[in-house]
Amino acid sequence: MRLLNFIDGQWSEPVKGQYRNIYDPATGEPLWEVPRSTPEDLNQAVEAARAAFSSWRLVPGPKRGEILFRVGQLLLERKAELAAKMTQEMGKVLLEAEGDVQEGIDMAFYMAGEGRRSFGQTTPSELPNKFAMTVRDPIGVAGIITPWNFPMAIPTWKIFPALVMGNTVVFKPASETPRLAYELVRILEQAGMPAGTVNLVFGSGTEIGEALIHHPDVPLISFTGSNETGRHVAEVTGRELKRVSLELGGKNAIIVMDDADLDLAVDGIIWSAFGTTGQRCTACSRLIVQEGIYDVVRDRLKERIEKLTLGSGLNEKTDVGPLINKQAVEKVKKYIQIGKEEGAYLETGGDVPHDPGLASGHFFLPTLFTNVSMKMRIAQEEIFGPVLSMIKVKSLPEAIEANNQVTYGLSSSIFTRNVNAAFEAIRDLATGLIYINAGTIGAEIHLPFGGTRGTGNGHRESGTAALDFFSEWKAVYVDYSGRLQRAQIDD
Ligand code: UN1
Repeated sequence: MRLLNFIDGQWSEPVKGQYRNIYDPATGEPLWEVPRSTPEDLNQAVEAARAAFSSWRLVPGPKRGEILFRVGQLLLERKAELAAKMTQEMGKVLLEAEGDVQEGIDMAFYMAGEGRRSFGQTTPSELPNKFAMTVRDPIGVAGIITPWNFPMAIPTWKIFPALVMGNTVVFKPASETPRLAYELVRILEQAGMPAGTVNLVFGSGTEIGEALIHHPDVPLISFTGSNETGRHVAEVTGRELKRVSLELGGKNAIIVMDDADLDLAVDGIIWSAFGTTGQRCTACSRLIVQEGIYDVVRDRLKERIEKLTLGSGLNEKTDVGPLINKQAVEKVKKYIQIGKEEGAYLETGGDVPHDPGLASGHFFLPTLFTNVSMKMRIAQEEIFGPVLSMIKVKSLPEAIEANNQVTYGLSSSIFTRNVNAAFEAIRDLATGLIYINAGTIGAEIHLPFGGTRGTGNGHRESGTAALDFFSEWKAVYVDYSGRLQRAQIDD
């Protein structure tokens, strides 16, 4: 099967007619072909989006919302099938792929409702017979650049608020996961999005992503991906004063205090560290444990980790699917080497599995390092794989300090039964997401999502925060006094 670009309401071949194959990361089998577009294709998409903006911005919000309600309905009807395609394409286990699609469904219904709300303020004026209010205005063409680890959820976090606010979209999905992007755009078409409002261009970051961030007719960019690419996006867009939202990963920690419910903590750690094979921005990759229970936690984790079943995500018995590709396996291997050289102790894992049944997929054994100090690179850098590093601390302040001692600030969690400790942690953990007695993953779409410091540039996705990114505030004054009234001067 061959996927196509979607430009101005037409499914189109790339101008140069080139395609590449997508492979199943669990088996190495070829799945489908995807366009290798060039900047010419991208320029056509931006032109279509620019032209469509002049009419889409005038469609009433509730009508825009109605289309998103239909999108939500279609996603819901096709949930199981879409999840299976996602698992085939990027490897996460079926249950999690269903969760990824569900996040898109939730976002569709939530943002559809915003079509009727999009609340502004009314507020008194300083002067008599004068009325003051704020309204939200769309901005223009939104360039949407998304990663492969949440092929449905993350595109919906960006595309749905962009559209409901009245912007039009040019969507450049991750090179590794075109299929879900294709299905999502087909659903948007089917639900009634007018031609040109949503455009899809497949291609590499270096060609298509680059052309999109540079394009003078694209005033806003929403990007999720690596810290390195994010900095580049910020530099390019900053020079042109574009509006840009960056979500750039994490080095998230779970803190376990001596008084924690240990069964619960171990469940939360396994789920957060090895779910999605550790390939979430929110994944737990550091475990900060108070000294009194350190040994027990280590032993229980080791036992649980060694029982995890690796395999294709389509198999119901699988706990941990493959990594996305060969380069990801190489990156994880490199960090195992770094960890060993730095003096961390490899408790379990640390290698690819030797099961011949897994030889053609990109698998890596769930890994636990102990004896890790905060100075080590494995405690500082995002690995994006199934590798967990255990750090021993004496007290809550030391745990909080360790948590905050990284360049990222996305998610953190603490397991404790002490309500005072929990509130102190809420006050002092310097991350955008905080979980008490739950792991670091599982953010819900009606709350703001994003992080501090190296995780981004201060914007938040999801919830009403997304509306702020995808719209411009307009302050409106209506003077019905019939005379000149000078603010700050007349009474
Ligand atoms: C990501 O890892 O990029 O909170 C997004 C979570 C999911 C979203 C993760 N709802 O883990």
